[in-house]
Formats: sequence, C-alpha cells, structure tokens
Amino acid sequence: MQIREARTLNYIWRKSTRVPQSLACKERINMSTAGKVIKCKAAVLWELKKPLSIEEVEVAPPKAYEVRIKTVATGICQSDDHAINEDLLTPLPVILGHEAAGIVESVGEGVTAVKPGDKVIPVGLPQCGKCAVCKHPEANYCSMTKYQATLQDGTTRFTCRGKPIHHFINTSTFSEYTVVDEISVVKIDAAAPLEKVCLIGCGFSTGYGSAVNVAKVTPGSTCAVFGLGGVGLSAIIGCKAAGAARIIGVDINKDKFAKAKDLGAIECICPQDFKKPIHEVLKEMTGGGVDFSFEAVGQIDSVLEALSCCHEAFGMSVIIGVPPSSQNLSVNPILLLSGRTWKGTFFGGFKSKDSVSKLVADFLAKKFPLDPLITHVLPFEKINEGFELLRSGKSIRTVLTF
Ligand code: PAD
Ligand code: ZN
Repeated sequence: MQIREARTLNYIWRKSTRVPQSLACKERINMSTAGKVIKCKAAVLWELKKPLSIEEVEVAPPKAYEVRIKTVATGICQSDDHAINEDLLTPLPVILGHEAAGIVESVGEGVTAVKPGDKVIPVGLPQCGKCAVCKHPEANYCSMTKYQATLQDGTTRFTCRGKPIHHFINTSTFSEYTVVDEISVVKIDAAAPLEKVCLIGCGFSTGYGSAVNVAKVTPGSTCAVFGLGGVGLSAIIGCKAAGAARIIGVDINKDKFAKAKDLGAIECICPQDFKKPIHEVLKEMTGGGVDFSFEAVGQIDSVLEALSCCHEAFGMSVIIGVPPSSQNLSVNPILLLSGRTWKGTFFGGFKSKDSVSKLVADFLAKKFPLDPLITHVLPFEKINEGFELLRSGKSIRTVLTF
C-alpha cells in the first residue's frame, strides 16, 4: 500500500516538474512600465452575490515600500467565494484573489526584499518582522494584518471606470498587475513553476501547516479531516508527512474520496450515510476519539463536530475553515475541561516571509506534491466558470493563467 502511494506521488511529481512552453513565455515581463500607470485586465466584484466582471483597470505605480507584481497564475480559494457571498465582510468594489505567484514589475522607494524580475508569491498574512507577534516563536498573525481593504498607507492603487477599487487581504491577485506592501511579498526560487507554486500562497500552506505546525501531528496518531477541498487535502498531505497512522476523511461529496485516499486517507466517510452525528461515528470507529481533527469546511456545525470527535482527554481540534462572519458558536465548556485542546489558524501557522520560500524549495525538492490539488487550469477570463466548478464540488483548485 505504502509503495503504491509512494509511486503515485512520484508519478504526480514527475508530471508536475514539466513547465509548459506557453507558460515560460508568459513569465517574461516588460519592465519599461516602471513609474507609469498600467492599464490591464482584472476581475472586479461590484455587487455581492454577483459574477465578477472582467474590466480594464488602472494600476498606479508602487509607492515607498510597495511592490508592483505581474500576476502569472492565481488559484481560486473558497475564501474568495466567502467574500462574494458576504460570509467574509469586505468593502466593495473590490479585486479579490489571494493565492498567486508572479514576477516583480517595479518597486517603490526603499524596497530591499525584492527587485524587478524576481519571482514572488504575495501573501495575505504579512510578516513585518518587528511586532510582538513576529518576534514570538510560535505566532504568525502579524500585527500589520489589518484586512483594511487598502494598502498599509490606507489608500488603493486600483481605479476602474473612474472609481477607486478596494484591495483584498493584502494581495488582490485577480488582476494582471497588483500592488502589495513589501511586508506582504516573498521572493521565491527562479526555477519555481508559477502555475503550481501559486497554491503555496494560501490553500496548500494553510492545510499542510495546520497539521505539521499547528497540531504538530505525531507519528502513529489517528487524524480526522473534515472537508476534502484544497485546504483539507493539504491537511491530509501534512498528516501523512508527519507520520499519522490512520487518516479519516469526512465530506458530504463522495466524489472527493478517491483523491483523499490517493493522498493518504485510509478511509473516508459521508455524514449523510449515518443516522447519528458524525462525531459519534468517529468516536466509535477509533475507540474513543481521534488524536487530531481538522475543520476545513467553514461551517459552524462541522467546527463543533470536529471538536467533539477528538478524544475527550487528549484530543486536539484545529479550526481552519472560515465560517460565516455573522455566526457564533455555543459550546459546553465540559468539552474542553476534560482535556481537549482547541486551536484555530490562519495560513497554517506559518510565518509568511520565513516560510513561503522554504515551502517552494521543499516542493522543488519533491518533498510534497501540488499537482493532485490542481484539477483545472483556465484562462483568466473564465474566472466565473472557475467559481462555478468550486461551488458545484467539481474542482479542487482551479488555477487561472493570464
Ligand atoms: P472547498 O470548497 O474546496 O472545500 C470544502 C469541502 O467541504 C468540499 O469538499 C465540500 O464538499 C465539503 N463540505 C461541505 N459541507 C460539509 C460538511 N457539512 N461536512 C463535511 N464536508 C463538507 O474549500 P477550500 O478547501 O478552498 O476551503 C475550505 C475552508 O477553509 C473555507 O472555509 C476557506 O475559507 C477556509 C480557508 N481558511 C484559511 C485559513 O488561513 N484559515 C485559508 C484558506 C481557506
Ligand atoms: Zn485562501
């Protein structure tokens, strides 16, 4: 079984190292635009719960300590969909997108971290390196993480039809060009295939890090992963890498099971197949509860199911999914008094600047695969089709290329 899985991963890896010629061409950029406003295409969300509109936008040059990036590839994450559906509050109009890789086109005054021509990944979670969080050995939620829908100076670099357009979680990658703060961009290896490593900008790192960093999954342990999308499957890759002996996938869409098993799940279950709550099923399956559980769905009910399914005396549950901002959870403290640990995480606990280039290096060193997570590659103009694939459960990650 293990040999078969290793072969599968090896095969997936070998496929993943080929960079299509067409993409290599797209990675060349014109740097004569430095200091000028760039007109380019972007997907603008003008109204909640409506399709994104492909528009010509104006992207102003970067100010001091800012970087303008040519986006080469960007994934679609459920967090973008949460913003469209108002589950994640963000001011409109806005350019969404936060899981991307690109090339630096120009830099503002004082920027030292990157230079034009560098391959980079913009990061939703900055790392200023100076605040108490950045200095803390374990924490990653940098105090400069404002999610204020502008750059750090409080203004926006995007204009469309004469109106300023908001930024989204420090990145706004559904645009051919974007401007980010220097503290929100990481230089990566020049050999990295951008249409794959874009996933390190969010979904992969979030799931994988939740297992290896946040839960610190132990060898021989039992894990349950709720939600087998891009984030949950990445948590499975992390659990397996950490040496978990038994990984159980939980999803209401059985079409997700085959890939979860390819990546390391020993079994997968669907809550709708049982009359009793799924945490009771999991407790029975594991003789009292799992060692580690992960919620990668983004619903209040499954957050509670994930907490309840871990062992009452020593289990740990990690919240990864982002439930609707309007909903609160009511929990009986006895669930924790007995000894459970409950955690939550953004970006898998990784300090972004310290970790993203290392994760890219690990991918290039074949320590984990990304290909199984990429089910669709579409031209940027088909972005709304990409969202439909996510909503209908037909895709894991759609990567859009410009
Ligand atoms: P996805 O839509 O690809 O995957 C979600 C999966 O959950 C799908 O396979 C669904 O079928 C499944 N699902 C739905 N309802 C249930 C249920 N009741 N029980 C079990 N499974 C169910 O999304 P994703 O993988 O892109 O994102 C998952 C969540 O993680 C989402 O809430 C997103 O906003 C969040 C996220 N958090 C961070 C972070 O830093 N914490 C980063 C990225 C994404
Ligand atoms: Zn995301």
